[in-house]
Amino acid sequence: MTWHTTRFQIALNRPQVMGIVNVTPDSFSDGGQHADTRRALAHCEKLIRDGADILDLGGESTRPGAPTLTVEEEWTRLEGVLRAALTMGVPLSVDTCKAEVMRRALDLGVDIINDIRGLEDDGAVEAVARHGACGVCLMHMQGDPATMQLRPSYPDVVAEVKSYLAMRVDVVRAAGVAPQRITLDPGIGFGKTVDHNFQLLREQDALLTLGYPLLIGWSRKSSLGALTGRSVGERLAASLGAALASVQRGAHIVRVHDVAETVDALKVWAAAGLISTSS
Ligand code: 7PJ
Repeated sequence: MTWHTTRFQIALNRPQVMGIVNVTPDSFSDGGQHADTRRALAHCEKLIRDGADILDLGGESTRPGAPTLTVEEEWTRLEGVLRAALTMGVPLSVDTCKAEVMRRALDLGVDIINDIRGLEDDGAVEAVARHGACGVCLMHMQGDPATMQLRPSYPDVVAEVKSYLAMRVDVVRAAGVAPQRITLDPGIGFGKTVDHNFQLLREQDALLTLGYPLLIGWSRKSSLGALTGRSVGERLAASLGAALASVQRGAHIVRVHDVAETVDALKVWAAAGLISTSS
């Protein structure tokens, strides 16, 4: 199985590590956009040295209560980082919901659009379809970042996530996007209780039956805090456990903050003969 993206055909015969790069203002410094861009680029370089296969750059926080940005605000954060990171030799993903940001990022040459809203923004499907070659990750979310954790509820979370993703695949394919360009993500923590998230992990194989690669992000998420009683800065071990469990259950790409540690853990998993994503 390979994931076709703008510049790279990403082989999925071993788990791929997607490193998270937040391109958000540093609240401890007032060095301005230039300083934030430099900091983000230094982080890109570190994650590549640590063994990241893909970088995922996002300018807008999805935390409940975080302000929503205009296109211009989000683009101001992203543009300089994208231009420089495009020369680093690894596939670049942009974590955005906005069709106009997608268009601009694709015009620069980015490889992947990663959208927590499954390309539901007006024009988003068309932006990806018109490009002709970029990869796309379609993620499930119930509700909106501002309110999604108030009372998440499902008759059957796995069935609902699966049917939503199948529906978005249909929409995106009907617009002309080739299946090899698509990956799917259940959206851990996006409108889901702790139980919902772990049920999605236990029953991950149900999502694999859709026939697309799975990308999963457990890194440092609050369900791991709920399970372990640890604050966000203390969730490395739990994040590694979740990454290995999701790979064991067939995930192809893990989206993580702690790239070096995840790469090491996956090396041991592979040496133990436990890597299950050879198909
Ligand atoms: C995810 C994401 C995720 C995908 C974020 C965080 C919140 N994109 N963007 N999957 N999470 N595809 O990293 O904690 O789980 S932002």
